[in-house]
Amino acid sequence: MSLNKYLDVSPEVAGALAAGKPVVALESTIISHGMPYPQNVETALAVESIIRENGAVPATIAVIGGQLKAGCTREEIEYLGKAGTKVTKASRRDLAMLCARGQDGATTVTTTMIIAHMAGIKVFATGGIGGVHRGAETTMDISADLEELAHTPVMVVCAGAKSILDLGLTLEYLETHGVPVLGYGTRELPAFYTRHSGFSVDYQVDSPEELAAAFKASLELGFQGGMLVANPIPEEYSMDPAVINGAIEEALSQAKANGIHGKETTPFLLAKVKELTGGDSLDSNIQLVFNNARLAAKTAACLAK
Ligand code: PSU
Ligand code: MN
Repeated sequence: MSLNKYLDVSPEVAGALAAGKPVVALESTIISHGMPYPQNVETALAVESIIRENGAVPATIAVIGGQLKAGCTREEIEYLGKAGTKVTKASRRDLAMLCARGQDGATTVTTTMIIAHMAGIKVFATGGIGGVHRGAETTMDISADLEELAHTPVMVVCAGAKSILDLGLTLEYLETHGVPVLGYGTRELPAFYTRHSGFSVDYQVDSPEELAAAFKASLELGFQGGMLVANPIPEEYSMDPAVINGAIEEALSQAKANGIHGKETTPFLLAKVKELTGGDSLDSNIQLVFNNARLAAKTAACLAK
């Protein structure tokens, strides 16, 4: 555990870590930028409850007033949800500036991994990760999430990645950078809203015990990188591929027409897809996060044994 003056671990999370109890990190970009208020706050609090019910302590991560919080209070979660996109989406390059200026930031997968690792948290649950964007061969738009997975030893449980990305290139990039991709109960990469993408992952893993054993081995080998667990959305909440893929194509063409680039690309595409598919996609999104939280909590419990 590396401690620094910017890191603020909540008393509950610090106590759990000191006692060797399981802790699961949660990101805050999903709260401020990923869902509308009040569903974002309701979901964030429900995810914390699910983690508790499955035997672990939740640590929602964010930057508040230049402090790297590992374990937000209910009030902080409400603040992040109400403030929404007014809170900076914070990737690795933003952390030093936010700390220096005493500002707030909603943490992406990248910065949630960084802060989780600083605090000594090994498992992190989210919805979807960033990846290699379609057209990256000319735009070079590749999420910093992939780089962080290559360098920071945290296990990230997600529901795959949305096909707003080039999923094939995303897997190639992860392969090059030595990031193991483990399908939970499947050899196929799930595509967030749907269980199928047509792309294969490295390994199928069928229990939290096996996930914990894999991550433990990685740590024992002295590897600095993380692991990506791709947990398919439960069948009953998965969306019609034709509906979701149509919305994704439309969102991509609107992003192109509007000249969207840089850190705005992912939030723009996600918001458009949501707008085009209405409440259905929000409901699926919430359910898959719950599903990932359950698996992450059970895995963290096995790791703590
Ligand atoms: N993909 C999703 N939902 C999300 C994100 C990505 O399906 O909420 C968020 C996560 O916080 C992720 C970030 O870490 O977007 C990636 O942004 P970028 O592509 O700009 O790296
Ligand atoms: Mn990008």
